[in-house]
Amino acid sequence: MEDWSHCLDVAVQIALRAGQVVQSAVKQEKQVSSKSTPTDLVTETDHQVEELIISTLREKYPTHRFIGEESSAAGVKCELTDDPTWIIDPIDGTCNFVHSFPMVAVSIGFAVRKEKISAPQLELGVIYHCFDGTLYTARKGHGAFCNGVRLQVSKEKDVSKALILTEIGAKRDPATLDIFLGNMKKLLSAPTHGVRIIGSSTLALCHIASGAAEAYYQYGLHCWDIAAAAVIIREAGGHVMDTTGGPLDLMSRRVVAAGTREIADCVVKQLQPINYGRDDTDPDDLA
Ligand code: 2AM
Ligand code: CA
Ligand code: CA
Ligand code: CA
Repeated sequence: MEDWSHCLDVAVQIALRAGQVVQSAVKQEKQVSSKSTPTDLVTETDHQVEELIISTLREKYPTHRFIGEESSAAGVKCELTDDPTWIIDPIDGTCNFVHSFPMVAVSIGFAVRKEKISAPQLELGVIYHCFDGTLYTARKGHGAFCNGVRLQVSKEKDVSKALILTEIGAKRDPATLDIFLGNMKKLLSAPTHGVRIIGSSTLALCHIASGAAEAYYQYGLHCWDIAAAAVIIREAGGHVMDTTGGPLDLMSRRVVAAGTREIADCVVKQLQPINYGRDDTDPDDLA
């Protein structure tokens, strides 16, 4: 089995550098524009940070492939192949960043595929909380850590004692909002302790890894929102899966994560799906 520990060290160094760029940009005036919808925001810092991360990694690993949110938005094909692939969200929580709301992260995941028929193997994940300097890291088979301290998910099995996290997607049409609110209503009246929205999918998922919340679900997010966090949660002893309860498909734009299988199953049972399509344009890519 190949040893990817050198990649983890490199990813940590780059995430810290990228985080510094984000931190100093928070205090500056921001150039904000929108992409697919008026609420789908992007800033020049998103582009700058993605360029920094990809160019630094490409110099180190010229044969590797890259998937990044802003490159994908600019038309670079979002595909996982047999080649080692870095999956990057330069700023997760762009809307928070625009408002200086302190939930913003840099996320760097790394996947390899050894055989065409196998699901992508997520090897490592690094998520850096740019506002408070918290660093989440994990490597497959070697545990998950927060600032070097081992992470452990919540062991709670009773959904009535669960704190649930989710996010609002970019689609805000009445039909989508009805399903979103219906899902929230079912989870609140399950009953659970509560539902929270923090505006950063990757940090919400890190809270599942640290045991600060019991479950997370979301429709509409992308592979760069899940890749790094999935390794961190699994290495902290948690579960990451499809919203149907089946295996996670990184490109499916939907996810459920939980500390225990029992809580995951309860959440899965409550959810009505919202269809966002897929991240990869060719569904056979993952066949
Ligand atoms: P971003 O800031 O990198 O775009 C807030 O909505 C959270 O959901 C953020 O983590 C955001 O990531 C992510 N997100 C981005 N696009 C989304 C979409 N279309 N649907 C759902 N969540 C999305
Ligand atoms: Ca975005
Ligand atoms: Ca994101
Ligand atoms: Ca982003």
